[in-house]
Amino acid sequence: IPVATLGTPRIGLKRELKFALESYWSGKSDQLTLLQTAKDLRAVNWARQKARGVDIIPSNDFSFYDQVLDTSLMVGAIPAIYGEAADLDTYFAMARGAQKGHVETCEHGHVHATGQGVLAQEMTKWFDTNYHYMVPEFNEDQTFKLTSLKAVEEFLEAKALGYHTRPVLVGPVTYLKLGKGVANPLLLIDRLIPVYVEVLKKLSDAGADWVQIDEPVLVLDGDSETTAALQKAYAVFAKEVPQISILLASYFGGLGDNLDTAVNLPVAGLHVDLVRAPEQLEIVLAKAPKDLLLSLGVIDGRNIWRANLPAVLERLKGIDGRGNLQIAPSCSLLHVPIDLNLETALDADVKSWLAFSLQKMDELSVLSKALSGADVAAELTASADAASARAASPKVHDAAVKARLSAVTPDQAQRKNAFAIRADLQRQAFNLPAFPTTTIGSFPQTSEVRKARSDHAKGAIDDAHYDAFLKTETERAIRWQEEIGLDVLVHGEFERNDMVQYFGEQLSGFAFTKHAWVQSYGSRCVRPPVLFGDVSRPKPMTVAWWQYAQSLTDKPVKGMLTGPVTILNWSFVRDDQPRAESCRQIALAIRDEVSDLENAGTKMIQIDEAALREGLPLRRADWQVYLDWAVEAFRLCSTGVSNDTQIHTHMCYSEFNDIMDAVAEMDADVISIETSRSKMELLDVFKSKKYPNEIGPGVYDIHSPRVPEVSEMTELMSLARQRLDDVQLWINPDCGLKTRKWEEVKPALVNMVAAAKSLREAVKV
Ligand code: THG
Ligand code: ZN
Repeated sequence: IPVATLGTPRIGLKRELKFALESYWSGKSDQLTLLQTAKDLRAVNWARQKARGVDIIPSNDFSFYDQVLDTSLMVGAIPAIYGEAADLDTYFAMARGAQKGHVETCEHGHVHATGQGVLAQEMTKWFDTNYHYMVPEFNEDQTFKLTSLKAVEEFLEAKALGYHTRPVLVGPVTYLKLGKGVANPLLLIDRLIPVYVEVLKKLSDAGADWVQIDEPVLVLDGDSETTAALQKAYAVFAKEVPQISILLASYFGGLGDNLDTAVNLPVAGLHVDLVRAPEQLEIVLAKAPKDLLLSLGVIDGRNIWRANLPAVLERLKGIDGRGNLQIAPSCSLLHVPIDLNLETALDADVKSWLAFSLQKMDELSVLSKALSGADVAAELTASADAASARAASPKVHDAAVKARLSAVTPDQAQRKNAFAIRADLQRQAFNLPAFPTTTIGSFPQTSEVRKARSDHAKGAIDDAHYDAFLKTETERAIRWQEEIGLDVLVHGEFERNDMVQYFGEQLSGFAFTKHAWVQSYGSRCVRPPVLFGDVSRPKPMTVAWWQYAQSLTDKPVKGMLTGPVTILNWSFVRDDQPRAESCRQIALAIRDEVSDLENAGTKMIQIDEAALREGLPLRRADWQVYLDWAVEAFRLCSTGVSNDTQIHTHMCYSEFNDIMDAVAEMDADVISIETSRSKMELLDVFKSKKYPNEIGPGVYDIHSPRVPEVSEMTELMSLARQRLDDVQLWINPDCGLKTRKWEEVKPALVNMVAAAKSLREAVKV
C-alpha cells in the first residue's frame, strides 16, 4: 500500500521563505533571489519526502503566500484594480496591497485590508484551521481564463529533478464557495470549468497522470447547489480529460451527508479523513465502487501527536482484501511544524509523544510496511510503548486537577447576583463618568520592547535589567493615560509576547517549542503551545504586574487575562480527552488567577475571548454543543468574584449573529467589541436581542495607521446611542494597540477622550 502526502509545510525548516519574502518586499533583495530560495525549498522538500519513504509526492503545494490566491491567479480572477499582468508583483499586491494599502492584523490575528491606494484582498480562516487564505473576489460579469501555469511549471520542475509528482489544485467548487462579490459564486461554475480543463490537459501534456483536487467543502453541511456543481465539474473533467486520474480530497471532517455524492463522482480516487472521522471507514468501504482508489487519511495532519501505530492498524482491519488503497495524513501537513528533531530543549518524555511533518511521514512508511507484511515489529512496539507511556504518565495526569474538576458545582459557574444588581453596586463603587473611556489592554510593542525581550531570552540582559526596563515602560504608560484623562487604565502588557504563549508558559500542562513554526498567513507564523497534560496554575501569573501598575495611580487599572477558549483554540490540544474537558481545566486555572487578582484588590478584570467565534465547528449541528461548553468555561473562570468586581471581556470580530445568545450567556459585566468599520451596525443584534449588560463598541479602527477625528468618534457614538441605552455604553478602540505605533496611538486616544467629553457635555448626564 503506497504512502502519499497531500501537501507539506512550505515556510522552510528555518522559515527561509518568510525571510526571503520579507526581504524582497522591503526591497533588500531582488526577485531572482526570492525565486531561487523558493526553488531550493521545493527541492529540499521533495528530496525529504522521497527519503522518508513517501511514494506519492505532491507538487504545486508550494505557495509564495496562499494556495487560494494561487488559484485566483491561475484562473485569472484578478480584480481590475490590480491590473492585467498575472505576475508576482500583482500577486503580492492582491495579498498585501500596493502603495499605501496593506493588510493589517490586530494582535488577535483578525485581518483586514486597510489604508489608501490599492487594498489587499480580504483574508479569512481556512475552514477550522489557524491558517488564513485570501478571499477570491468575483463580479457579476466575471470571466475566467488561464493566466498562471504555476501548477504545470512546478510539476516540470519536480520532473527535472527526477520526481514524478501528483500536482495539487484547490477544487473549483471549494474555490468558488470561498469567494465573495456576487450573490451566488457557484453560478460561475460553468465559466470556471473550462479553465480547469485546460490546466488538466496541460498537466497531462507535461506528463502528469494523477492530479489531486482538494474539495474540503465536502465536509461542510451538504446542499443541492453544491452537489450539483460538484457533479457538473467532475463529469466534465472525466469527459474532457479522461487521461488524467483525479484524486478528490476531502479533509477536516467526515463526508456525512455528502458521502453518497463523493463516492459516486466520476473520479479515480477519493481521500477521506479517518482521524477526524474514523467511523466513516466502514461505510466508505461499503459504498465506494471497487475501482475507486481510496486514500485513507490515518495520520493526524492537524495535530502534533505521535500515532499509536498498532491501534491504527487495528482500525484498518476492515480493508483486508480491498485493493486500490493508499495511506496518507488526514490533510495537508501544512498545519503542523516540520521537524521535531530541532526541539532539543523539549522535555524528553513530551518529545517522545510528538510527531511533526517528517515524523508523520516515517509513521506512514512503517504502516505501509506493516500492511504489506514486512517486519516492522520493533517500530510498532516503540510506537505502542510511547502511547502507553503517555497514557500513564504522571506528567499528563494530575489527580488533584481531575478531582477538582469533578467536584465543580453549577453555582461555581454563576455570579452571585444578576447583572442589574451587580451594575448598581459597581456604579456606586467606581463612580465613573457617563461613557467611561478605556483601552483594550496592550500598548505598542515598539522595536525597543521586542529587542529587550529577545536580549533577555538570549541572556544578553539579566532578569533585573529586563524587569527594570518593563517597569519603566509600564510607568510611562500609566502616567500618560492619567495625563490624557482616560477613566480606566491598563498596564500595557509590555511583558507579554504572544498572549497565549504568555499564559501557557506559566501553566502546568503546557510545553513550548523553539522552532515549531506553523504558517498563519503569508510570511507570518505562530508557535502554538502544546497542551499535553492536566492544567493547573502553580502560582499567580499577572498579579505582580497589576499591583505595580495600580500602585502608580488612583484610577482603576484593569487586570488582564486571556480566556480559556482562546488559549485552547490557539494551542495544539490533547487528543486523549475531549476539548471541552481541556477547556474546563484551563478555566479553573484562570479562575485561580481571577481570584488572586481580586484578593490583591483588582476591581476590574478583563478576560479576552478573541478566538471564541473561530472555534465554531464546521457543521451547524455541532455548534450548540461547542457554544455550551465554551460559555461554561468562560463562566467558570469569571464568576467566582463578588458582585462589585467588574468582569470585562473583549471580542474583536465583525460577526456576532451566530453567537449572540452565547455572548449574552457569558454574562460579562462589560464587553468591548469591534464596531468602527461597520459603523456600529454590529450593535443591531445586541439591540434586537436586548443585550442587557454594558458594551464598549470600538470607535477607533486600530487596523489602520489613520488617526480618527473627534467628530468621527462622536458620530459613531451617536449611532451607538440609537441602538443602546446611555448607561450601557463605554468608549474604547476596536482592539488592543500592540500592533500600532505610539505616534498613531497618542493622538487617536487624545481624540477619543475628547469625544467622550463632548458627548457628556452634549448629553448632560
Ligand atoms: N497566538 C497564537 N495563535 C494565533 C494568534 C496568536 N492564531 C491566530 C492569530 N493570532 C494569528 N495571527 C497572527 C498575527 C501575527 C503573527 C502571527 C499570527 C506574527 N508572527 C510573527 C512572525 O511571523 O514574524 C512571529 C511572532 C513571534 O515571534 O512569536 O506576526 O496571537 N498562538
Ligand atoms: Zn483584536
